Amino acid sequence: MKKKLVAMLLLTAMTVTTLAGCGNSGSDSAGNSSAGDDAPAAADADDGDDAEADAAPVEVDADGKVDGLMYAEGLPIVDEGTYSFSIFCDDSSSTGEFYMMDEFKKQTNVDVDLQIFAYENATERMNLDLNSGDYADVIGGWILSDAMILTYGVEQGVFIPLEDIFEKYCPNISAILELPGVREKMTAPDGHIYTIPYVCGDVSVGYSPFINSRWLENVGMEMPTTTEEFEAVLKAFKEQDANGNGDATDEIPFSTDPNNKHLEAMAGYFGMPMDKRGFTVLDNGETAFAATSAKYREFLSWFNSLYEQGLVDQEIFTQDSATWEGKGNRDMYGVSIAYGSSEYAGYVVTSEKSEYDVLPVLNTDNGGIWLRDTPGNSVYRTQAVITDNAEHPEIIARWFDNAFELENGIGCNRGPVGVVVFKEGDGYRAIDTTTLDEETQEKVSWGNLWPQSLPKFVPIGFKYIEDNPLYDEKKAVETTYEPNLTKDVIDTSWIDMDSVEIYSEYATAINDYFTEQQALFISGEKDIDNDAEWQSYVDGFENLGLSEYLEIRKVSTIVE
Ligand SMILES: [Ca+2]
Repeated sequence: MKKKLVAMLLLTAMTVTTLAGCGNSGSDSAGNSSAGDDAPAAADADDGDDAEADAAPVEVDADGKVDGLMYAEGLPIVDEGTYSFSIFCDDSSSTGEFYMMDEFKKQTNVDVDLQIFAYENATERMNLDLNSGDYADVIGGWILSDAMILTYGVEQGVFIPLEDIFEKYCPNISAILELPGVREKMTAPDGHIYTIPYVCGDVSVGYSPFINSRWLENVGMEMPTTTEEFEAVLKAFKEQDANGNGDATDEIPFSTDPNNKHLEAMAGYFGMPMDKRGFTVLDNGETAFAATSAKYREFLSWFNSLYEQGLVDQEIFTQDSATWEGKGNRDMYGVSIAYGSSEYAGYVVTSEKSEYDVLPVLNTDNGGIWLRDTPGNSVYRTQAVITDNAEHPEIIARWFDNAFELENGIGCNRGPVGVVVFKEGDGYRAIDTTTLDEETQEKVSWGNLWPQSLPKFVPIGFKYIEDNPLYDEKKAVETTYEPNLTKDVIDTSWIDMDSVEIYSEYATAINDYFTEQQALFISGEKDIDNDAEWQSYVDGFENLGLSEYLEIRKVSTIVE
């Protein structure tokens, strides 16, 4: 049994990632403050580095085509039937059909062979493909990482540099690169840009716990504000028929999104808010390693006691997202960590608040604090690469560039212009989609617009005129959490070029170890209150090369 759990933990550790990003509530309302100019001047701001030689005019034939194939500008991009490319990405679509993909075919004449895999299987499949040499022209989604860009881009050249193509053919992407800080974040340590940028206004809190307020009412308790009160609520959920179905045994007080557990975030209740790699950000803005800190140990001890009391989903380390959603849909969860409560509770978001409430940061009178995930906008730099299997990567780049046109971005993000969104004066009005017939509603539902793990773009701070504003749960999270968030976010600078070769090994081994050991302590397979076991856990990091790893990441503090 023990062996089996460890094996499963190792498997799940490999797939942990962040599925947040740019909101899926449909109302792009992330409070953004820093983006001054929504429409920056295009690409000419690049002040004369040695890429200037590439600024030679694009050579076109009498038809305006490059290489007799691609129109250098405007639409369509190619003639019908002359070019196709493949995209591999993770997506949870059941149909594999996307409204805007069809639109882009009509606009560009480019055919796309879309290969989508559920997130749980996508990483394994991508690695198989990469090892076999038979990989798609574009790889994208939440399965990529900095380490992969370094390995397959910088080191091996499987992912190709794109900055010259952007400069020649992609005015929209070039403009995005000129937004404050974007080019810097997108540029790998060797000076090249390997990915299509995905830039958006973003929420300051990604994943957080949601609590069922009906359950709370059923057991006659108030919203908890301390870890003691929270524990008492979870106990009441377990002991009573909190969901009110007549069976007092089917309640699971606490669970979390299997792909994005974020349990260590709750170490913030004890004063040490952490990300899934064991990092924290200190009051002075410095990023530090906290996976061996006393406060994290205090959290593990507390959470292990919840687990031992049966207050935590006993499948928390082994279930897949379908199982999690299944239990949530059957009203079995009192509290779960999620990006949004509708993801597991399965209700349709309306203009009214659901029965799920934001669980506030606990112990705030005693140093309780939560990690700020973004400063209000995000630059995702690992969402889509073009591989060396692609013929004419410039056509692919232009295809994405066209997807970033304002009305196309709106189509991917909210719904097609002319169906869901209508131009009105200088703005765009978003209608109540329930006024559409059922078939159309389905077609233009968020998940069927565009593979949402791929880059898209609407100007940061863009607001729709709303006919029927939906309840904005993420905004409720922000309002509740803002007074108790860290001032800064964790540093995500690229590493230096001379560490590229060794970085991935350290990062993978240490991340996996952190995740796996956390599960062992929480599930009680290792005794968190035993000093020798704790010391052996701490030593384990050093054996995996923690010092070298932190040096590469330019982190100089290990919190005790
Ligand atoms: Ca029940």
